[in-house]
Amino acid sequence: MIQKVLVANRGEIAVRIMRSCREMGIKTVAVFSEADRSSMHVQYADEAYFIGESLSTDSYLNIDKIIGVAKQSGADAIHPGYGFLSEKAALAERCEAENLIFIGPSAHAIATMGDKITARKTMIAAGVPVVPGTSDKVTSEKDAIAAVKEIGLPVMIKASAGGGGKGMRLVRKEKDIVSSLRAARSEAAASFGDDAVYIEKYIDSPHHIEFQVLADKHGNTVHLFERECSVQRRHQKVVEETPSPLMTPEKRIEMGNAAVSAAKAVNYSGAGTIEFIVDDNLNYYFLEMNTRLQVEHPITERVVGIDLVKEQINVANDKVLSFKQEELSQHGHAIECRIYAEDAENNFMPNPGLIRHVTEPYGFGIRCDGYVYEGYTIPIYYDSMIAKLIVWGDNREEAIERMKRALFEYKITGVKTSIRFLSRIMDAPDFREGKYNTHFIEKNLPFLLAEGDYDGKSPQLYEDLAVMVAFFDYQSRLNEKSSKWAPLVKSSIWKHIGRRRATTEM
Ligand code: MV4
Repeated sequence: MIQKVLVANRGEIAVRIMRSCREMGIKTVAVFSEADRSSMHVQYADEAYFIGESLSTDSYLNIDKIIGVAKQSGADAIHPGYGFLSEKAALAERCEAENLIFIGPSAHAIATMGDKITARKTMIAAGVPVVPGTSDKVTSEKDAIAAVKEIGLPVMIKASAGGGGKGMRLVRKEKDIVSSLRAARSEAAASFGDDAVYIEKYIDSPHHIEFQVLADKHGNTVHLFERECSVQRRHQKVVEETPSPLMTPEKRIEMGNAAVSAAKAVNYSGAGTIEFIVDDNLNYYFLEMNTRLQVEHPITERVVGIDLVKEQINVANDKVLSFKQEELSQHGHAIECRIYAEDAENNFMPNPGLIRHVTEPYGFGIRCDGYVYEGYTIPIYYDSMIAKLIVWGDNREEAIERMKRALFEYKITGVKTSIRFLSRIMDAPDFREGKYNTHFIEKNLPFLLAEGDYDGKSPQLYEDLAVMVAFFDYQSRLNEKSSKWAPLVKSSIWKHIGRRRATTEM
């Protein structure tokens, strides 16, 4: 039985994993880079080890360092979270060689699904619908032209080692086939060290709907229903919800069964996600499998009532799943908004920096998974997602109103965030009506960037309060006998606030 878990990650997901460990009586080990010395996951863990410079290649992506800390700390398992090493078969393999438990699927499942051509072949053999396309890689211009003739324009040329939108080329005209093939292959070679590409029919304006699966090591596989993830921008998800407004009870059963077949085809164990693209007529096609815990897993947890991290740990402990498919159901509606430190009005530019004030929303039906705090500086080196706001409602309408209420209460100052933009998404008629696909954000951008009824003025109050608290804390420290602090300036707090107000545009 696992007694100590090394969490090979940072940010909100590292904290979220450690929370489940704490409830299970499992000790936690954090690893951190130079930029993360004062990060929340370091403070939350029972032990923390420095693993290198801020660039993730020097720290969070270095398998040798992470294995070294696991050995040194006496951890018996490694949880990779999402991103970083989570879908590297090499880590799963290395854990096995070092007698450590990898909290995730087998190296074989990761590798099979990581190679998109192999994944497609495996799905076809398992009877899971895939997008019409080539079954093997396409190298020659002649083969590409022949394949497009058979599939029909438009098509997408995709890198076999790609995924998540990397290394794709859309081809609409016959004359562009050869140049796009060349571009896709060289981009794939440069990005992944593998120039294998395949060709698929282009599905216009699709929905992105994914199914959560969970499997133990004794042949039991279930799905935990779907998540609608079509609200995305440049392959980065922004809002997710479950159930999907597009889904019907019949299609849910059909796609859920397909997802279970997909997982079984690679002898999957642990938590995984089957991504489908779905057209308006509810035709669905396997796109890829994510062999990890996903960012948006909490909406499934809320509606199905299962802690997915605990289940991952139970599976890693060789336990049998404690529920059957027939015992699972969806209860109410959940929505997640990803809070990014970015400037929506400035082409969504990342906006790292010092957090001056945070007020998180509380109350019925609210979950806020974050990691930033007052005085924390968001590093420039990693993803700009700083928190996830998850709400539950008895139905979709209530969930949307609750999300609006929670976003209204959420105050972060010091850095620009996507909170106001998210509130506008909740107001957008296409979203309200549940009539949206992957083009939602680009289609609604003027509306989403326009002023709404979101109260963007009150953060100034919170920031003023934060500055006052910091000032009085500083003053009381000065008065302590043992204080090594020396007064830098003699000044009035009111002057500070007045000065900032004159220069800070909220
Ligand atoms: C597609 C597609 C249309 N047709 N494949 C984007 C991410 C990667 N996982 C695959 N992606 C797509 N593949 C075919 N044959 C459209 C997309 C796509 C997309 C998919 C899911 C979610 C958002 C998307 C945004 C743009 C394009």
